[in-house]
Formats: sequence, C-alpha cells, structure tokens
Amino acid sequence: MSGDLFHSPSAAQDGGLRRALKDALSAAAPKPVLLIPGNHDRPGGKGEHPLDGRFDLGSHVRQLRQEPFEEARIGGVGFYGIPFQTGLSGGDLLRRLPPEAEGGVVLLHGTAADRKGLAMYAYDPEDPEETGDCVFRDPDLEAVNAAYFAFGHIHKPETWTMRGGAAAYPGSPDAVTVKDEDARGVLEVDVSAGSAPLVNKLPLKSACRSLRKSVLAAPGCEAEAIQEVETFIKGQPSDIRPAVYLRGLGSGRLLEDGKRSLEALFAGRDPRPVVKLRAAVFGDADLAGSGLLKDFTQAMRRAAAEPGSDSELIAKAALLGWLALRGDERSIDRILDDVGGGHEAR
Ligand SMILES: [Mn+2]
Repeated sequence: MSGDLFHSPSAAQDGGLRRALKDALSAAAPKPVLLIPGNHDRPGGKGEHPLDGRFDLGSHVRQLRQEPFEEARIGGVGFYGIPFQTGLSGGDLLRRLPPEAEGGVVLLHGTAADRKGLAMYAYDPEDPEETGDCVFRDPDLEAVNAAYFAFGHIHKPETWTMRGGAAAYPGSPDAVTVKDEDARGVLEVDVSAGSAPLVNKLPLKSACRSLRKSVLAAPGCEAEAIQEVETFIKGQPSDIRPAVYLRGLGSGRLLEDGKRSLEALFAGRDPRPVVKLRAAVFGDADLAGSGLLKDFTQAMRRAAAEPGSDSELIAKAALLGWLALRGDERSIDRILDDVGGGHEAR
C-alpha cells in the first residue's frame, strides 16, 4: 500500500477506524502487507505520523518508514519503501537506492511527472496538498532498473512500462473525490525473475466510482431541473456515486429547497450522491416580470432541447451571456477560470 492509508493524522486517532482497518488487513494474513506513509498520513513529510509503528495493524503488516528508504525481503525479492518525505528530491531519493534494487519492487508516493495523462496533477502551488516534493521523473526511475514501481498518490489508475520493468498507480480503491470516474480496481503484479512484470487489473467487489453530470436550471423551470437530478440519481447502479452540478440560472429559494429535498431523499443511499448548486441564483423579486430574463430563459431552454446538446456547455455559455448583458466582469472572469479548470480536469 503506497501511502495515504489515512486521510490525516487525526483520522488515525479514531480507534474504531483502526480496529476496522486491522480487521480488513487480517484478511491478507499470513501474506505480508507492506505500507509506506503518504503526504496525507504525514503532512509536510516531517515529524510524527500514524505509520511509524505506534499502531499494531497485525504482525504480518510491516510499516516501512525509515528515510530515505527501508528494505524488506520477501520470497527472495527486495522491496524498497520510500516514505513520503521532503528532504531530498525524487531523483535523489531514487539514487539512494542500492544496486540490489535492480529487479526489485519499489514502493513510492508522489507524482510521476513525465506521465502526460497525469500532468494536471503535477505540482500546483495553489494546492496545499501538493508541496512539490516526491516528484519522480521517468529517467530516474529507469536508472534504478527495478522490476516494478508501486506508486501511490494519484487516484487515477495508470500503468506504464519502461526499460526492464513497469510502474503503476492502481488508483484509489474507492472514489474519494467527484473526479474519480474511472472503474476502481487493484493490481496483481507478477515479478517472476527473467521476464517483464505482468500487471493484471482485478476488479473490486464493493467499490464505487464517481459519475459527474450537469443539470441546467432556468428561471421558471427549477422544479424540472430538480426532477432531472432525481431521475438521474435513481437511474444509477449502486457502484456509482452520482455527483450532480446544478448550473444555469434560477430562483435561489427554489433551487436551495430542491437541493435540500434531494439530500433528504437520498440520505440513505450508499454511496450517497453529491449535489452541488453552481447556478447563478436570483431573489424571487428579481425574477418577477423581467422581459429580458424571460427571453433569455426561453433561449436557454431551446438550446438545451437541441438533440445531442451538451447541457453543461450550454449552461456555461448561457451564464456567460447573461453576465455579459449585466456587465458583471468579475463573475465572468471567475466562470472563465472555472470553464478552463473543468476542461483541464478531463
Ligand atoms: Mn498523496
């Protein structure tokens, strides 16, 4: 397990959670379980953390915590755990590994910076979780010549090969954020000597992935938008965590009430859906009898009714148009930032 077993050090203070975790890990016994701390287990990569051996997670569970790396040998294979840390660069951490790491398995937690599909997760100074530490480059990984690099940190699954071996993020076993839309799984890796490792993705019996959808609201048909959200959520199987964004324009009162009623309706659903109100909302007085707003609303509805229309794009475009008419430049800048962010997240 390559890090971020706990969301935060304080989460690990929960004795009930630790008992449940130990219970779950006992299912693997007597097979050994190796784990390293990630940036969530150990924010900033410094100081005490819950994976420093203070908690007994089972005699078959080994917490690899020594810096810059800690070695374990199992069945003749060398495993090298690199705990999340901030003193050395990713390249320097890999160069500290001994020559025997060739053909072995490396556990590491951070960003594989040369993976194009994962590039948007790379160092972001705006994100307090991304400190810019433990960033690993493919040439530094290749120089180790390990059979397999077991990466943790990025929730999105990705496997890639390199000289003499392979590397992978299995992805989080459950959807942690609304962005985690890929199917969830774990990786079974065969590192038999003398051949390239075989990476086999195994599905999980009980895991959910997120599925995002935008629903367009327009003044005068807020109830239809709420109904559309309800129908969408009811139509999803139990391995989907629906994440619905209410966009467009509408009565703040009606949309807030609708959001609350949806939350009450689905309070018992597991996984519980996420409903986010992202519409530009108006007071009821603003909406009464405004000719321009009415025309605008009708234009939005016509656009949304076009076959094959992208409701999220229409909502954003309509909202920009509406704000432009009102001369609201600050909101336009904010939405344009959001549009850019949304595109990047794909
Ligand atoms: Mn992490």
